[in-house]
Amino acid sequence: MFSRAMQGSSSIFEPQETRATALKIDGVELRLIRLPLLEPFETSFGKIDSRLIFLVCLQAGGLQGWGEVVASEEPLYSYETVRTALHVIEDFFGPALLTEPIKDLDDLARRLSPFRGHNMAKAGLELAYMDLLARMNQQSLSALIGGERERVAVGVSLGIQPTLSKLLQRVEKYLSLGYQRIKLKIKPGWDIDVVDEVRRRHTDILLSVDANSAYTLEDRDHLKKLDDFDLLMIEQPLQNDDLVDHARLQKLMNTPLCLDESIISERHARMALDLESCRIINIKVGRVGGYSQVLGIHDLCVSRQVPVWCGGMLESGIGRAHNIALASLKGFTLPGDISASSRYFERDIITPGVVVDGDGTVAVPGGPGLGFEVDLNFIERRTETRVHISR
Ligand code: OSB
Ligand code: MG
Repeated sequence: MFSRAMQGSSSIFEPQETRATALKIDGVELRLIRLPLLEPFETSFGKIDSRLIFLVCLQAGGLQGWGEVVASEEPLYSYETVRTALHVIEDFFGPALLTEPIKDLDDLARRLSPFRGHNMAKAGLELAYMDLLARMNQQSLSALIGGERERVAVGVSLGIQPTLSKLLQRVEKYLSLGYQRIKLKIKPGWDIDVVDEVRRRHTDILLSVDANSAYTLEDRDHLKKLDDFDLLMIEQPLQNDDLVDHARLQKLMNTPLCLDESIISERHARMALDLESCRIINIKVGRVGGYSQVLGIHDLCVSRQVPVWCGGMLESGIGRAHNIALASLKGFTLPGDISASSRYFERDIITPGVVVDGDGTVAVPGGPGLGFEVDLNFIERRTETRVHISR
């Protein structure tokens, strides 16, 4: 499937020639850097006020490719953590990349496939590899994966706030900045009344909610009340491994359910659609293990006319730039959780940072690879842990 996606090329070189060459990786560099968040982010899992960012840099032929492992410090959204990812990459995945040259993305995915799980760690390597490949081909990452958009539509994900009035202020603020869709984090005790207040004030906006697995099917009557607010979708109301109960809930509700945590592979996407567990899918490249899976999920959803959108994990600019490239694929018809860098960080690790224009879109860069300058000096100063893997 990947070779099909790669046909639309804007390379100034002879594409076949560069691509036929297997990539010999000289080294894998892992870094942990801490970036404070401008304001705390609270979900049904808890609250964080800084982000320990895990960067992966692959080195080959004098070029570098950058990726990000989106795992959190605690195993809440997923069982993976920054430290489990560091462990599996250092001890297993990194060495597997160095044994012999990498032929293509499928070859890379095949080398990692014997290892069970740890999708975010695998994705960090696939992301870095694809940035590197795009740079070698002198093409943008978007062009490399077959992206078709020059701009992508974005929405904002608003964490649980200390008070309703604070939330209402936030909603106003991001609408005035142009964001095309507002997503509210909900949990028991911060749901129906909150959504009611927001909808009452903003009758026409695209509005959705994300429960991050905070409910069970026992809550069906309560969740059913959300049907009154003309929501674009309800994201991940039930448990991460419960496709069957999601299908039961979807049958009872008019509002489309969207799955996030539940979709950890192309296989899971297929099962969810076959079971009718959801009508929309949130695609996060980290959650599914990288580009090798994400492109298949995208194509599957396009073929079944299921809308997809790009989720976020409070990424630094490097992960954010990958998300922008991903969202340029044609199936991404709904606004993604791709906020401006300035929404989360005082200073991002790419220059210039990601900018959301007044019409609620972000430009897809046309330069090689990620299309942003990686601020190595700033990264260096912020590095708390550094691991180098070489042959
Ligand atoms: O469920 O989509 C989620 C952030 C961390 C973990 C999970 C989620 C989120 C978000 C934030 O909603 C989206 C963003 O990066 O802006
Ligand atoms: Mg979510």
